[in-house]
Amino acid sequence: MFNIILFGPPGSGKGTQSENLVKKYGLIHLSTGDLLRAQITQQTPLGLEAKTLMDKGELVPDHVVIGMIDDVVSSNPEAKGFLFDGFPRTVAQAEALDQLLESKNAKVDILLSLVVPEDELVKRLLNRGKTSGRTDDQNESIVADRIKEYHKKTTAVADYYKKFDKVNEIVGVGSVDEIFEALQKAIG
Ligand code: B4P
Repeated sequence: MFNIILFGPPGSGKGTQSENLVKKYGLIHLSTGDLLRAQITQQTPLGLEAKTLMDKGELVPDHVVIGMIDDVVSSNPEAKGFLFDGFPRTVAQAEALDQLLESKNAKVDILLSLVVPEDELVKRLLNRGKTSGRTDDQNESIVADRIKEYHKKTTAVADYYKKFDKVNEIVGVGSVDEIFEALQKAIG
């Protein structure tokens, strides 16, 4: 099994590059943002709770996202591997992921970290907000709160995986194709 974490702040291109990576490497795409938005669309109790937090730019509680990831990983025992997009976002999520994969005799093989300046992130997200219908992309102060939440809780995830020498930083500015090239080079 080959497992990739695609890491980076909101708007760094994780969703965009995930599509390319899963096609190229035959992985299952696991985006916690997409899974949560599906719960919101279905108006489940979990979705309603998540929407309140997501609309404020805050993270959803760890046990909720860890449970969702566990379900998908455990119900795909034959998978060639997974691409984790937007997960883990806290060190507790990273530890839970490591335990889950270890129980399947697997591990995180590489963390690809997209590096993009903050003004570019804000520009991309507000631009997407014009057409995506995503309420968390439509307001500059929510976008700023998401980036703050990233610095407060999520950057520590990269530090955690640095200890295991799994982190590769990739410049996330340029064309989608150029960035995809750089990601493939890092995977080797
Ligand atoms: P996500 O869905 O993960 O949203 P995101 O961080 O904005 O990333 P996304 O993948 O959508 O955007 P991308 O960078 O690809 O999370 C949303 C919310 O869900 C979080 O705020 C949180 O509340 C909750 N959540 C999700 N996971 C969680 C977890 N594990 N724990 C707790 N809570 C969780 O792209 C952005 C834009 O940039 C796009 O419009 C794209 O077209 C554009 N773009 C991409 N590449 C570009 C390039 N090279 N040049 C120019 N534009 C580019």
